[in-house]
Amino acid sequence: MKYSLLPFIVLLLGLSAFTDGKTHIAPLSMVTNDLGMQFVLIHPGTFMMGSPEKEEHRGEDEFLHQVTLTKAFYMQITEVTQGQWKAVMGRNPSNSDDCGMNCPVERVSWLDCREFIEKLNAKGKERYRLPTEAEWEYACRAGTDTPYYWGDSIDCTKAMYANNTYKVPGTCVEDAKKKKLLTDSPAPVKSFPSNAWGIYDMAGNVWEWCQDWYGAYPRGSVVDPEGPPSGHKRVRRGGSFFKYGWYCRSANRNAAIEYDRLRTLGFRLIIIVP
Ligand SMILES: [Ca+2]
Ligand SMILES: [Ca+2]
Repeated sequence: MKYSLLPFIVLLLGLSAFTDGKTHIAPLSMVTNDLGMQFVLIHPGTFMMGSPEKEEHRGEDEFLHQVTLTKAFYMQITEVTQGQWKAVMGRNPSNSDDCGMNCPVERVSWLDCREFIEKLNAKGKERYRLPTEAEWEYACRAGTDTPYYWGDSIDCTKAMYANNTYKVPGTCVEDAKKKKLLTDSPAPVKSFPSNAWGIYDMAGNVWEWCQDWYGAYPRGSVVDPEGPPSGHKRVRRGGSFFKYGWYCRSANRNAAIEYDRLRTLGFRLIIIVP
């Protein structure tokens, strides 16, 4: 292992002595792997997963419930890029390949992502996996309980969504042009502001696969949830460049068949803290 995780764990323990037990601690440590992927340490904590009934555009499947995550983990601060995918898999399956190697990889199925992760883990260094849906939402919210991690309203300057010249009225196409970004395409990662924990594009750009099967949330408080034991579809989160801003709500849930390859769907990784 290039970097020992022990100092970070010691730091984490040390830090907890100076806090009052609240979960909104800014992560202090980052790691970068051999592929240049950057990860930020996410502390354990408790949060409310889902959305309140009054939230606009809320889905029926967003039942608000308390989730406690007991283990720290590292969250990749960007979506996996086309360059990172190509470096591991030898090819670039992305539809928006004209967007460049720093744009998120897409047209990768959940099963393709599993193969990618197996290859990384076979290197015998850090241990990778997809985030659980709870880890994803916790890292997305970064301590917020508003519909979006920046506040109450969708805003073309905050995320890449509705960059679509065909379908969506009131689009962000003009904003994309102003920023010299391609239309009908995702943007290079980090083109929009990060959330409070330094993580980019959790809202928009491309949807992101999670580890879990899609299913109904539990009705009470849960600890380290991993979703239903089986299912028909896998969870995807965060909305994309292609459609409505409200798909980017932190609580919004969606799902796809695990062999689907969609031009709006990519992923990011976590590193397991041993
Ligand atoms: Ca995204
Ligand atoms: Ca939904």
